[in-house]
Amino acid sequence: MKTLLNCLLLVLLFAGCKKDNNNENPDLGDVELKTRVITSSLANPWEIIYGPDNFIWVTEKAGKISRINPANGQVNSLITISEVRVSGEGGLLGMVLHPDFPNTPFLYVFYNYGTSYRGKIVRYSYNNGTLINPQILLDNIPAASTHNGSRLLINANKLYVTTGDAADTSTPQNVNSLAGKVLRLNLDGTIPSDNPIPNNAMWSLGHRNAQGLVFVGNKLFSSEHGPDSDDEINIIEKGRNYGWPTVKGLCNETNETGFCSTNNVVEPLIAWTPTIAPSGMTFYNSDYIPQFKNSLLLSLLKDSKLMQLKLNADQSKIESTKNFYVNEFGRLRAITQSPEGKIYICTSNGSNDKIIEISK
Ligand SMILES: [Ca+2]
Ligand SMILES: [Ca+2]
Repeated sequence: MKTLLNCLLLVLLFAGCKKDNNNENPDLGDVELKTRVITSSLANPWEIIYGPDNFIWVTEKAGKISRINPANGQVNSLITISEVRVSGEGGLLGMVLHPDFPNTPFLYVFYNYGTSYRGKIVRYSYNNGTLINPQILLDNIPAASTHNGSRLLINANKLYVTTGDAADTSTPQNVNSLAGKVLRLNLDGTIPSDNPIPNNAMWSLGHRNAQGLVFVGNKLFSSEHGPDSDDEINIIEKGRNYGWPTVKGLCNETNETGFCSTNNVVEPLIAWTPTIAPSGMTFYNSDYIPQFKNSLLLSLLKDSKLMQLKLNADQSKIESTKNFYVNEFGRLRAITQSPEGKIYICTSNGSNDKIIEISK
């Protein structure tokens, strides 16, 4: 009888716990989201950054950099870099502002150039509504009409840069090639003394074409395009190997496991087959949209939607995913957010491209 009572008590307790969990359902208390097109006159915008001046800074693949007023959509062109050469996926790609901007008025961009086709990282100075005094930080990065990366990010006064394999699968595993890597530089272009290999810009290797990069606390997350399978989200660690071209996604095929153990390959947190073409990514943790807290927000090209990747408490795993704006705006290339917590996404449809504000 006593055992029966204990069992009954346990059942009641369990039911109580279940009820509590249901009360914590993240869908309760969600705010309703609305969208607003800020501007619709762009051509292949590649990066958007909500700047400390409350303007949205944007690169367009053909070489133009602008500031856009999110309140009225007014576009203020800063420069068209004449050296930029568009070829397929290549052109003017990633951009980042100096963390102390505008006191230190530096803007960093990645673009492709030259008849032999290469990539370079250049630092401009913002002055009186234009960009002047370009300084080359790193050039001669292998490039091709596909797989050029390149997302830029600054954290703790280091510049991180994703590079694609430049359509050459011999590059990602070659530590002396700048292609197929996450690179790490000082903000003046010199190589940090604590990089994995002395005098080498490489931070991690074995990448195919990563186009999303964001810090969550001290963890560096990237999104990466797979081939005909296995798009990935990775946590990038110093000096580690991410497997490409031998390994696609997890170390789960007979031709992968040996390479994985020999090279201590890092497996992705999640992999998608069929592919979705993940590009720009931000970490959202604002109270403004509570249902997005502690999530990566990922803009998708092929799947033409915004994806929420909810992280676990210690931000080491993806707990769940949820889709938004499926096929509503077309291909989505990049994402940024304002200090208030509004989100901005840009399309990549090739003409009449838009920046869209997501607010409540
Ligand atoms: Ca990988
Ligand atoms: Ca695999």
